[in-house]
Amino acid sequence: MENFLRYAATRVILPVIFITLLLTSFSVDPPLPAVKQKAQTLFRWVFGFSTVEQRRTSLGPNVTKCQASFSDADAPVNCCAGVPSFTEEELLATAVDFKFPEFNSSNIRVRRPVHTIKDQDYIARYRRATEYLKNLPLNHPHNFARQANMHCMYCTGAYDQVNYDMVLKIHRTRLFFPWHRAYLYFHERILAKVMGEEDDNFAVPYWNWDVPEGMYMPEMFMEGSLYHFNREETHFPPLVTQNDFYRTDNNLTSEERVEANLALMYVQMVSGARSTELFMGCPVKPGPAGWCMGLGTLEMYPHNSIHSWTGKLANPEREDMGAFYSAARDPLFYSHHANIDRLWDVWRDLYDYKLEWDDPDWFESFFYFYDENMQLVRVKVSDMLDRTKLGYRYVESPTPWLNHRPKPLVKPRLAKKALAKKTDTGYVGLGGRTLDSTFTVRVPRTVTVGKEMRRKEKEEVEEMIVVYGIDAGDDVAVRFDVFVNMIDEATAIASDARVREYAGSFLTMRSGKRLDTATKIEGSTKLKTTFKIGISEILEDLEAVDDDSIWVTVVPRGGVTGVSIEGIKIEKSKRR
Ligand SMILES: [Cu+2]
Repeated sequence: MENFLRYAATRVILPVIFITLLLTSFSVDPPLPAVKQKAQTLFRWVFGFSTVEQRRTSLGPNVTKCQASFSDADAPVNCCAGVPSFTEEELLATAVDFKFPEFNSSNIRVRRPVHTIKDQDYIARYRRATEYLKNLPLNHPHNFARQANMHCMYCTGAYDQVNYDMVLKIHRTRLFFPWHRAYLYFHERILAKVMGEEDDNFAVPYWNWDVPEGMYMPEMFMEGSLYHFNREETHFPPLVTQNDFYRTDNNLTSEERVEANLALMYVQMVSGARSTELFMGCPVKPGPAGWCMGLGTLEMYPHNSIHSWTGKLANPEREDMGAFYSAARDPLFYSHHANIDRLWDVWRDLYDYKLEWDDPDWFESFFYFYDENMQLVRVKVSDMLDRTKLGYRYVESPTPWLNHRPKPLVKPRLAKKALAKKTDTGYVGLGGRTLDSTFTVRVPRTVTVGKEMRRKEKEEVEEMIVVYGIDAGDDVAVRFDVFVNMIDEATAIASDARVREYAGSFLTMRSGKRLDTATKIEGSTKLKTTFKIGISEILEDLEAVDDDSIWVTVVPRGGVTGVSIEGIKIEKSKRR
């Protein structure tokens, strides 16, 4: 029957549909890209493979050549150690496409919050398996350090993009979520394999740093093979995590820290994450034309900040957790990322998302990993978009941060009165400036008129502050905070996520680089970053929806020497 359908589709129905699509593609509605996508999907269904054009242009690593890369301090990081190089032909003969695992409700892997796990047997087995992986020879794909190097390769740009003379990096764009999901997926299955038959459904625990009970370094990771020497000892339990950490500890009490952490989670998961791009990161595509660099809210905070908070302060780049090239050497990395992975789904549920982008460049982007049977597997982003097909689930955790919508520090009416007396510096786009000191600018915005238009805008559009042309020079770790309608700069400097005037923070982690990238188009050294902050809800709370401008205060917090921006503007765009 299926053969007949395919035959009929190929010989009769398909040509008719193609001609129809071709004809309709000249009309404006539906738009051309949607038509093209549907044609491609149909093509794949009938012929069982993607178009030649698509395979050639997908975003992914050229694994035929792992190249030496360097930390930000120009120290060689040797990510490629132990990694075999393939010729194009060998790769085609070796790698297989990802297949969804078989599982049922009785053997699904259940990832639990690490602070709730008291099962000593589980902990002992997890430690034993990790120990085992650490002792494997480096050329074994399951070796613990070798797995860490995999993260290093995809972070520092050890691989070029396939077909382009340009590096591939999986941070600071939308690749962040699916890549780490796949990485964790295989790590977990490798551990389970090592544990043997009885532990076939082993699951990694998640570091639940978004609830008060989980806001400290997990005890499970403080001993045996799960302990790691390269961590900041002054941050050991029972110290509360500082989820907005940059370089130094704040002097808040434990209770205040918990409050600040919850308020930050609210901003990163709710008010600041109301559009696909704001949460996921910028939609990178293959080649120079598709390059972009823009971090999603959760990647910025608390992902980057918890990394830095865990790494050792005395080390040049806060190794190991504080630098991308070394982060995955610490077993705690995997629990940290399990929480990130879980929160991706939590965000989807909050906004009732099924799919972030309906876009072949997104679906077809790919990576390579070794599975638990040492098979090299080609994983596409589309394989990682439905967690329920992947054989693991999360024990739900409460979301106390949902009730932590910050309140304005100063009554909006009073603040606006004070701000009206401020001299307008004649804002025209800054004309570029360095981030050497705190500054405040008045940024114009358009006020939507008409009841129906306003209703539509409220539902579908997100207003954003766009800090553009951020030039971080040699990829230093930069941090600056952005506030809206703050009465004065001194108050902004003394404030954090607990006040509604706080819009967001820009924070990058040191990522490492390739020294030969000077001649290549390389994100962190050649092209500039854009930082977008969703502010629609903030404008409502600050009663600024009807104002034709807002005051934006930028507070540099560190690492900003030599860092400049081109300007600040307001943009509105569709949420999805
Ligand atoms: Cu990470």
